[in-house]
Amino acid sequence: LMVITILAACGGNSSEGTTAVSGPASSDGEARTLRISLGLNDQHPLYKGSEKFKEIVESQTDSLKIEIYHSGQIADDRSAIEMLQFGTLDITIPSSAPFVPFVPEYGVFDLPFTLTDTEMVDSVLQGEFGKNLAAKVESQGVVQLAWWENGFRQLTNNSKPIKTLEDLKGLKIRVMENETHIASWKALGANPTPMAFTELFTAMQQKTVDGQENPYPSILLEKYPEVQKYLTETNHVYSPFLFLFSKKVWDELTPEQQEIIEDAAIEAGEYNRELTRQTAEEALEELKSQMEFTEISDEELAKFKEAVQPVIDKYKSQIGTEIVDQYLAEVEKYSKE
Ligand code: TF8
Repeated sequence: LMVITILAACGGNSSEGTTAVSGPASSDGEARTLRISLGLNDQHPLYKGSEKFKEIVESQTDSLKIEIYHSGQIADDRSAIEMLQFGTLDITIPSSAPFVPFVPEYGVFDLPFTLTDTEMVDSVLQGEFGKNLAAKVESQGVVQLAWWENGFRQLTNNSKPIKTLEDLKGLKIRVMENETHIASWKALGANPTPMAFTELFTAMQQKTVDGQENPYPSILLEKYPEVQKYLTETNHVYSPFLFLFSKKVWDELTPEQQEIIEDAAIEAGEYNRELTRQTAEEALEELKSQMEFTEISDEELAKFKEAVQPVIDKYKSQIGTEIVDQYLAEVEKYSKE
């Protein structure tokens, strides 16, 4: 069984044949193994949260075993979601952006400069809005059990300190495979290249891109200062992590198992969010000593916002006019003046 698991983990694209490690618990009481695929490494709060999830589930039942695979060993975000649909992978915790091709409504989070602080994030995501959104995904063959946190995205690059809109001109940056992100960076004057996260480090190393954007914990823990000199606090987008479960596998579990898993996903998610926020603060301090740090003045930020407004207007109908209006109303409601 171990050999099959390892082969399956290394299989990457060849997702067929991996079902041997899944399947309901056999009658002799052998536990069912659930595999989690993560895009980030084992230093990240995403991994620590997943360990917490494993700990909770395995302490509650002998019928389930959790295996965690990090650093995109199994797949990148998008391919992992597809494996969930086929039932060849059980769990993945991607950013919302690569999920948008599956469920367009999740595109609300890609609208730049909307969610601005963690209190607002919790009010929107942990409340009715988050619940209603998560209820939309089952037709796509997945179940969303909780909202975890990737965080507020910041810009790094290896060519110059960024302080103004003008500085972004022609800057070649890797963005997630998501239309709104591509359009936003174009509107800001940069030259965005969509690419899977798993290819990013090499792209920076080989200088096929000048920069990228991700939250502070990833920038530090994925060792980007080795290949990037400049860090700019932009907070342009908040990326939630979605705790996704294969619907096919979910339907094979007992109600007791489902309850244990759902509760654990929520509880471990609380731990993940708390740890992510603490890590973001500490990471920023550390990054300031390793990179040249700049901020965007309020005056300049107003120009950034103005530049991306047409993107919000343009993608509104594609994401869903009604959900965008609901989302913006939520954002408005929790905005601090
Ligand atoms: C990105 C995302 C990723 C995460 C990770 C792969 O830039 O922020 O870091 O979704 O799970 O692609």
